[in-house]
Amino acid sequence: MGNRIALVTGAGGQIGTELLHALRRQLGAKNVIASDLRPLDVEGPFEIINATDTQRIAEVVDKYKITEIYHLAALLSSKGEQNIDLTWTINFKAYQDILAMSVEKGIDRIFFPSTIGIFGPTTPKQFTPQNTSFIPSTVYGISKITGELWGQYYNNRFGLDVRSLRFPGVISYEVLPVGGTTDFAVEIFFETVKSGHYTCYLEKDTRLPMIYMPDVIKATLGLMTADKSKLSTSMGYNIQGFSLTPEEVHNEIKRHIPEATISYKPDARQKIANSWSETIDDTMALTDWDWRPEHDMSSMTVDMIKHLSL
Ligand code: VAH
Repeated sequence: MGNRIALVTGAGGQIGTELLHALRRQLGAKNVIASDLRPLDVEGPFEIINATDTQRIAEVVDKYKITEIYHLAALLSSKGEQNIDLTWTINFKAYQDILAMSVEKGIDRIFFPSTIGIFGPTTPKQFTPQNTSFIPSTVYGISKITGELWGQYYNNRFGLDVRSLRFPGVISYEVLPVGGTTDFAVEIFFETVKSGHYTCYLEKDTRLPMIYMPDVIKATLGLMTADKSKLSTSMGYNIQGFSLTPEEVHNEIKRHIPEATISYKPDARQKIANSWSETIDDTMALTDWDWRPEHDMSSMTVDMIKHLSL
């Protein structure tokens, strides 16, 4: 593959912010174009892009001779339920148009962030298989499984190299996630370090799959540089770092902040969480491109508290 020049949409988001830095370290800052709805406080090439404006994206592709696109712009599960048409437009329709434009422009590779939110009440909750029942309860989940299917179609019909990961809840300390159901796993650290207390919007025993941001970056770069002949799917790969409950992560934090306290006040997000998997089978990612997470709940907790206490 020749000179790689990447475009990142949603570069100001929780994953986008850190993926942008990682891609710039890998490809060189001038070869990674950041974009978002509004100006970002980042060095290097930047363009204002509304992800639904495909013509604008096509202009940027031509201007920088983009060879790969990371489409991170999206509304997450909880916020998505409050504006279902906008969620469909941004999460799926914009992606559908990017796929079509990418074939026209001869884009080499596309990254599509999917989610364990594509699973639903009919999906096995434990060790959820790569291929299973996908009947999500949220528009977010519907938009993302449709995106996976559309990406697979473009891969098979038009030879567009589409690659995708089913992210669990992402934990990080740089940028807070907004509008997700798994946000508690990030908020608990910020709130406990700041005030010593966290009020959790899920029941204490709600188990969900999670991944720490360094492993998000490792998985994304690992999949995007893998030998295409080794990849057995262009649907999203199941991946997981670890799984946890609010009570478990609170008790892990107490090992470092003994005075920490927590209370539970479940809200509408409990219903979404109850529809999702508890643990994920990511064997296919290990087999196809040697996926192995580096962080567990304990090492993630140490690193989060270290960075939030600076
Ligand atoms: C959400 N953080 O909570 C996202 C994620 C698996 C959950 O997709 O909506």
